[in-house]
Amino acid sequence: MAGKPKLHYSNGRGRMESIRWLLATAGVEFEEQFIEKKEDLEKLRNDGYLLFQQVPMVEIDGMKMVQTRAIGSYIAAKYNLYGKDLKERAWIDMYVEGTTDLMVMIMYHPFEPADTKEKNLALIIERATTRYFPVYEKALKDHGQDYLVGNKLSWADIHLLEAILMVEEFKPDILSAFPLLQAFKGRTSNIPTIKKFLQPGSQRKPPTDEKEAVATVKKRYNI
Ligand SMILES: N[C@@H](CCC(=O)N[C@@H](CS)C(=O)NCC(=O)O)C(=O)O
Repeated sequence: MAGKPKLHYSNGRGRMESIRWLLATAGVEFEEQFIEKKEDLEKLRNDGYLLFQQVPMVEIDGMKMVQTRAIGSYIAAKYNLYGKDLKERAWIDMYVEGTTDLMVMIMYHPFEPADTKEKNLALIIERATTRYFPVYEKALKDHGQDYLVGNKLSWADIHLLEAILMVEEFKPDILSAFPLLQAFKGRTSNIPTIKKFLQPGSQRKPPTDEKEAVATVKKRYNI
């Protein structure tokens, strides 16, 4: 039997957090090898483990997978979180990519210069409430089902819950105008594997501390 997937990344959210969410939701145990200093990344590169010299990298099923999107697709397909046919998969992809665009804005927020930080935060809130969350509220309303695609939990739902919780860290009442998303959040947070992942002590990472994030990146890339 194949061993546990091994995740190579820093001990923070970044691009790996959604992979942690997927594995945890699928009930898959995983190991983590944290990249703490420049030499750790160099070693992976020198060993020829990083196809494009970048992380995230996940050792899974005998592969050393890179590219967040490819890793996510593989795990979603493997654990039946990727729809039942091509059309459902297409919808899941559209939702995941949309949500990722919002998450990327949040991921870069700690690195925003002080003088534009407030404006950037306002833009994140604005995009969440006027561009992304209305799409999901409408989807749930239109089909009246519990999950975004195919009446079954998928990668799109897991990704959306992660994004909702991220935006709530900035604005706790962000869902006030989205009743169906509030119910969705309650429902999905109570899926046993997700509930467990949301408990303290899980492999879920805390919000990015701004000073720490900048220092970590500087140390890792020697800049
Ligand atoms: N498209 C890649 C981008 C990966 C990426 O930019 N990784 C960063 C860390 S978050 C990295 O390894 N940077 C070092 C480099 O590019 O040399 C993905 O989605 O996985």
